[in-house]
Amino acid sequence: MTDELLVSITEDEEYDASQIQVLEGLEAVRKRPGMYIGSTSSSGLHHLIYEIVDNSIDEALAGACDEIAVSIGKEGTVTVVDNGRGIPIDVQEQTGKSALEVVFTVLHAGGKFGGGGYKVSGGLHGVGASVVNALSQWLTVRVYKNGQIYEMKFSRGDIIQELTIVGETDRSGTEVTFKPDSEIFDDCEFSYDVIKTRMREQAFLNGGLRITTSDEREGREVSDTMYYEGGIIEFVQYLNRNKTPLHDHVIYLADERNDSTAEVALQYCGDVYNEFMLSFANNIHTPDGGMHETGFKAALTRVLNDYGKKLNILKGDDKLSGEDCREGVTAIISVRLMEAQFEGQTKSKLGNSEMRSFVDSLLTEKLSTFLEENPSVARAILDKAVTASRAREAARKARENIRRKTALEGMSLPGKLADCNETNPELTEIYIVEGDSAGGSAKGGRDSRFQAILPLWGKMLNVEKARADKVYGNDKLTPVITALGAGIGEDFDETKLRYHKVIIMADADVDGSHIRTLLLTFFFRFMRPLVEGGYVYAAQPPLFKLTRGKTVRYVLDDTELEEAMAEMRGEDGKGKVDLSRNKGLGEMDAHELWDTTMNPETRVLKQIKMTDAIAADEVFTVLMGEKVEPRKEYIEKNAKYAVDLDI
Ligand code: TSJ
Repeated sequence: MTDELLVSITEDEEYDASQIQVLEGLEAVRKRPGMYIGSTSSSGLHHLIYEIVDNSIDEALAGACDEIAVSIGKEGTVTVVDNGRGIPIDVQEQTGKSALEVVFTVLHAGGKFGGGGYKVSGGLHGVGASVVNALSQWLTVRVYKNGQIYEMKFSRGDIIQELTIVGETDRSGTEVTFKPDSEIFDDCEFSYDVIKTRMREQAFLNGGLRITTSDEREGREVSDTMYYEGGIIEFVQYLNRNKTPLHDHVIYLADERNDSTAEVALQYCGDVYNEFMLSFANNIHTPDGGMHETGFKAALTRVLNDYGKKLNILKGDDKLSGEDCREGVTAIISVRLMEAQFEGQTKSKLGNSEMRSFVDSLLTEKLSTFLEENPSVARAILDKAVTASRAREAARKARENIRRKTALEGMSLPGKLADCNETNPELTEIYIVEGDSAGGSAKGGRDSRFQAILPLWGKMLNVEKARADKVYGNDKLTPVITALGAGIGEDFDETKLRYHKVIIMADADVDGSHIRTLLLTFFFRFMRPLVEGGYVYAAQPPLFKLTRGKTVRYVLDDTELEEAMAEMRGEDGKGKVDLSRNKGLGEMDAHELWDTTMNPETRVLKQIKMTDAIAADEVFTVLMGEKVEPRKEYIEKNAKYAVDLDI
């Protein structure tokens, strides 16, 4: 492989500076893989698949393919195959190479994670295929075209077999198989679930496209086919499957403008008090939103207010806020455009401002019409927003009260809180502990210089069901709110946070996991920046205690148990080791608790991440929503963890 810079000149050989593309060698990819695929961890590994699949999806968008299959092979390889036209194999005059070879050996400057932050879509360039090639121990591509099967092979980016005809065929399409390079990736184990979830999302975003995923690894053979005629309409139905929709039909709006398209699907749910919005640009998830989301929110608020005024549901100065208008909504926004600009640290925010006015006018024109034509649906949505507005007003008053009270009492901290001496929040931690006895041990065992303890006891409020106004007055949650000191809801102010590690410490059993889920739900719903900012952790108390004579060792879970037992037994394997299951935090003394769960030198903390908002929403909704059936189903399906949740 060469490291030189290649300069490709346009066909008519005119020296137009704007048309000269600077192309780097693939060696650069192997030197700094993170620059091209984000990281060399599991997320980077899976990224390889998405880079390849994107090319097949572009072919589908061109109307030339309607089936894609992604499979994990026996030896940890991945194969992606489509029924498109097949990558062109004829030799190009200017380069003396086939398009196929160029796709796999030439890197385009300004990849998704590189400098430019844009992605060429629908072109011949197969952005990303060369990156995958460079990071694969080997890669084989087969093109089915013109009645022939063409094949080319690579290893770590170098050609090891030139383009060869290897057989005849009556089908057309492209097939790529690759084995990720273990010299590059920390772990080359693919997760079928991760792939399936991503492919399902892509099948929803590209209605009419059939995507099949399969796992051929021994002992875990499985296959799923995903096909959604209705596209993002079915995506919304899927997300709302365990909720109670306020209106039967998903509202769907779509339009084209210049070279761009925008699609929006939304449905309100009566039993849900938060919003759930997913936005995409060129099929890429934009968790930080951007112009398309801004246009959606602004227009939704304006259209609902205008309609409310017109029908006299809103009187005088009554006004619905954006949040009121989005309470209980599930919405998908999907735009496609030529030169998408992705902004921000993680390139997950759409920057093209023309998308704001485009999506805004889509809603202004078509949502207004929809409301006019469907007055009963319109009425239900308006009523929900008005109720939300009243609840928010009540919550504001309750919050005012808390604020006034704390101002009078000089920011009194909860009585149960054992605070720490250090005042710099960057250095401090708060353990939120289930139960009074565990709270006692934690207070005894902690390092009071920087560790604070807040014991919680009794049943918590089910926050999913509760409206904001109830949360403010809740006697279990108020201590958490005041101890953290950063407020709640719209008032939440990260800079006022009194501890930068908020550690939930609950038993490793079902009740413990119940408390964790409840607290996490609360943080997720009412202090979301706390979760997003990575401030929330779960302590990991050990499950097992091994004793041999005077030696004691704690083991986190069963995966390490065998090994630890063997080590304790010693060389001869004859030592008698006593194994006991830790019953609960309350049964550890202060010393043990410090050693196993609180000492920063030895403890294991699990940082709570927002990575899968869909999954989080699902667990919360299923376990705590108002619909009983899905909850029962969920608990039955997960019978080994089942308890009477009584919520
Ligand atoms: F990029 C890649 F190599 F990784 C890759 C590309 C991997 C896979 C699984 C599929 C593809 C791919 C490329 N599928 N379909 C295409 N289509 C083209 O490259 C193609 C074919 C014909 C024409 C044409 O104008 O005739 C244009 C294009 C872009």
